[in-house]
Amino acid sequence: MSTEATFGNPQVIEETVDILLIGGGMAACGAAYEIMRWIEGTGLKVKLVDKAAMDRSGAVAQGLSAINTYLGGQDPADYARMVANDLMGITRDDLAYDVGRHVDDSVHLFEEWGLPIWKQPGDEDKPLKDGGKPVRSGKWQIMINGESYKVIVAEAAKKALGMDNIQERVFIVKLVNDKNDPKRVAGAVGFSVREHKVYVYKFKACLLVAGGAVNIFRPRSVGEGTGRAWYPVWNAGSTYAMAAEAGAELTMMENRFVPARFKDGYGPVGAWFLLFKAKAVNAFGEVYMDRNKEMLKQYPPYGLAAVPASCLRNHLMLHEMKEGRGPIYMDTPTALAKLAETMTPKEIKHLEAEAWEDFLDMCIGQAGVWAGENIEPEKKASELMPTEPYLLGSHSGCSGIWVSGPEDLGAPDDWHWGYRSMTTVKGLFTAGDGVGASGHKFSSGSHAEGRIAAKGMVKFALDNKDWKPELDTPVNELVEEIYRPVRTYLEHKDYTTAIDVNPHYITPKMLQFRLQKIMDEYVAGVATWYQTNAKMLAVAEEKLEMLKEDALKMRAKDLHELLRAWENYHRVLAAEAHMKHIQFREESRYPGFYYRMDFNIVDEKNWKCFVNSTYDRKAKKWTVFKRPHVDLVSKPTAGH
Ligand code: SFD
Ligand code: AMP
Repeated sequence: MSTEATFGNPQVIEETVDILLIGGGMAACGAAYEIMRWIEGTGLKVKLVDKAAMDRSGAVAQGLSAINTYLGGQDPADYARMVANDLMGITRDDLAYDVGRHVDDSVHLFEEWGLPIWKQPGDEDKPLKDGGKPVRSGKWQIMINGESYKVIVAEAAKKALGMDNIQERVFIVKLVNDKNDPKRVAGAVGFSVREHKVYVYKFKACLLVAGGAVNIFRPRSVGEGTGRAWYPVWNAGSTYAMAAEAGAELTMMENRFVPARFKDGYGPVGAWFLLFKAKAVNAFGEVYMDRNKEMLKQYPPYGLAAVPASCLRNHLMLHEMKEGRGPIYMDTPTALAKLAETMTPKEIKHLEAEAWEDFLDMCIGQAGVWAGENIEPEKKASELMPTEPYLLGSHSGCSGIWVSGPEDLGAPDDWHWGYRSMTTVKGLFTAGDGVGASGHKFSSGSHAEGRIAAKGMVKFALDNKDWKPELDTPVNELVEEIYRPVRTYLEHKDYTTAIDVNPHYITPKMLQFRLQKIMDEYVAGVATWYQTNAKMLAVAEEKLEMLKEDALKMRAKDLHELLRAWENYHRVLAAEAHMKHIQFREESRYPGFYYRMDFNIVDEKNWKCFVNSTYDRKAKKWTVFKRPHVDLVSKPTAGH
């Protein structure tokens, strides 16, 4: 019999390391760079595994045109206040403060590695770290020429770790707990998306940084645009799903980010609002943030914030649309004309080029929409639209995992347990989109948080130097489980003549459509203007239950579909967590992101608290509960 690896018969590769980094995005690159500084001379072995190629993987794949977190000498407490304000008062100030006090160092490294950062006239050749003044778009944001941002950051990570310690194009499917301690993680298992190989890793500690959750809600884009989304489509909730299955406590999974974006291309708005000082207007040219400003008085901090929270900005926009005053536009002509008032023709051309570059650097599709629809931004306004919801912990959202914080900031005792960035599962660490109850870290803060976690992991690995991981599940069972969609396909494919139509299996694509429809229609997607209630959630609960049953019958006709199948598995679990948390929180904490119409208020008395949960992977049951919120920085009025 041939032993050659084939589709149904993958080669199994087992490897033992001390620390595994899962993901190759901003947080992973930060960890990879930092960890080498701490393990020198310790003999610890580190490996990084990414489902894609690090140069262009994750949220920064297309590049970015701003670094949204650079303090540049500002007080980290002010930054933590801004984060709390933007997320309606419920964040872990200890985590935000810690990112705030470390983030600038990552930005200085980016510049050292070659990332072009815009400077004030006269400071062009002066690095930030030597006092060079950046061009700030906002209080916390600085402008960059960032098309190659990810390539630059990945290069430094690769150089630090060495390519021998990096495995690209391997999708991690699940974490494996320790045989002798179910509250501890001992391994991870995944498969190559290019070759017939399954990888089984054993380790003392791992950093799970596989980004946020995209495509769990039906996207606004349809037909030929399907697959277009704002956040990276290849981040499928793996972080939340795998952590939950391993027993980690999740936090604030009810939160979501619904960004207001340029319609159809999902182009970011930050540079337009902050750098170009553009205004968003309703169909009649009225600035709805002014027209509806009284509405802010109903919500904490009761109209007092220097900049209203992102969800409240959406809330005011949605009000216009629902009242029949849509479409909403970004008034680009007025903004550019105003800026041009004091400029030479050459400077005006440069300004227009910058407007295009903002998209070309990070969201090429939007430049395509402009070209395709004959939009010259200096002449014609562009439509804005709130998108479908995303789950993330690093941008303007705070869903994620409950982690151990810094010890020195006076946080409650149960907010830290010895190893910074460790989850409630021993040996399992996270950063970036994985860390819940914080937010507004963005690319730079995620990198910094990866570095912070690296240090914590090294400490953990050294403290456990003689400990040997033992998997709680035999390797052959893990391999069989991962390849189940392949087996299902091979067993039943000849039953019908059309391979997509078969009573024995469901294609990953169809399962994804079903998930997106359930979430869209019952869990406050765009179909219902982001509204839901207990009854609708009960329907969603039942349908998700059935979807989970059917998910076991997903087929994989090739490695690409095997990837799609397991991404969906992660999406379903992340979606379920989101639904359970919304069900539990009986208020509407994030108006503009979602509304519980049966509790359509912000209830400070009963719900100014974290909502956390755990998942029992054997019983397939969630337990959702409150944890008290403690304000460490008070004064909720700091601006962006
Ligand atoms: O304009 C597996 N972000 C912005 N940050 C900024 O600083 N400035 C901006 O301008 C930003 N904007 C923006 C941003 C993102 C996007 C998509 C757009 C615009 C269009 C946010 C940051 O990019 C974001 O905060 C960080 O990148 C988050 O870092 P991290 O490490 O948490 O996630 P990642 O970089 O996406 O990396 C995830 C990695 O995991 C891999 N992966 N690997 C193995 N197994 C699995 N199962 C895996 N699942 C995923 C991925 O391949 C990837 O390597 S703006 O909107 O404000
Ligand atoms: P975005 O392009 O929406 O992802 O935003 C990029 C950055 O600008 C983030 O730090 C946002 O919080 C900030 N931002 C976006 N829109 C506004 C606005 N209208 N007012 C203040 N800050 C904003």
